[in-house]
Amino acid sequence: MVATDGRPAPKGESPAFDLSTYLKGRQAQVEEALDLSLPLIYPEKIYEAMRYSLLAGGKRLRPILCLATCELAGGTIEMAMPTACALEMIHTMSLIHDDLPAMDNDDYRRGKLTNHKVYGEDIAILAGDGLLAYAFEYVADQTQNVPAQRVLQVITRLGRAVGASGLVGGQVLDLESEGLSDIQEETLNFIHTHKTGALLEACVVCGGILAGVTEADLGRLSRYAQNIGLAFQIVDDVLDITATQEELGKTAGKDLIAQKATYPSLWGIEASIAKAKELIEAATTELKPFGENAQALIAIANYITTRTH
Ligand code: GRG
Repeated sequence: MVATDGRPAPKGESPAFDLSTYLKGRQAQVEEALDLSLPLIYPEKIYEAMRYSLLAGGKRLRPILCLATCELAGGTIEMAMPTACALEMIHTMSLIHDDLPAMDNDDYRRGKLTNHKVYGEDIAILAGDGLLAYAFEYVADQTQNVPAQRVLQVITRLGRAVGASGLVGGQVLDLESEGLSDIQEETLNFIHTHKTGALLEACVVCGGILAGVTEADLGRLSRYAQNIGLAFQIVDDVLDITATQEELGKTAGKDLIAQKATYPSLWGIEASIAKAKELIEAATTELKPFGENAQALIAIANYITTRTH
């Protein structure tokens, strides 16, 4: 049983799960761990640029998913924190590169100027590269009290999620699809299951691997994550139309301006929201065998369709 702030509840007590309190507690732990993970050393310029984006806020959904899954499966926060930080480093580097003029060309991210707007394109590219390399070093070097075989599996999963079979592959298809008016649902699904879904899946799967779950449970966790990943992207597309720049912390309405194929452009807003809810239902069904231990992951899944940023 997990209490509202994520700590074990006293024996016999079963408090209602409060996601907002849980997220705040976990976000604070992740912020502290990220700050400690990357000291400002020589040459300061690159570390400053890496820290600028890594510590710029954000929901910290990826590390929290990793920590929550590790706990669900009987592991501890300490076992999963280095991987959780690495996942945020990878996510952050993908945002830095995505915002570059050669890609999405964005001026704002997480409510602040984008990395290249502050440090220039050359340093922004290098800051992304630095974070990517450091993520792998950090998992290998900092993970404690976990059998080495599991750490190796985590590193394999991270590499798979980031490379051409994951984020990079999804981004390439996204770039190739720009300006095309006849994008099929299949292509859109490929883009998003790779560009967004692969890393979200890695968060959950790596949390499970660190705790030593069975293959069958890993399958359940993986299907949960694939479903929330797609739902997350559908909601992202809807928010691009319905939310303000202040709510998003980045330029709103960019997909419409770029005439980008999105789920709302294929299905309309109502049907997109209905599809996201269906996916969340399927995701939470996968967690039934975990009983009460799954309450954090279930609450996070439900939050995905109700979020406003
Ligand atoms: C990974 C080597 C490597 C290169 C990067 C640019 C690129 C290749 C991939 C693009 C990946 C990308 C930007 C996907 C979009 C993911 C997404 C929905 C981001 C928004 O995530 P939130 O809402 O943001 O969790 P916060 O700021 O809360 O963390």
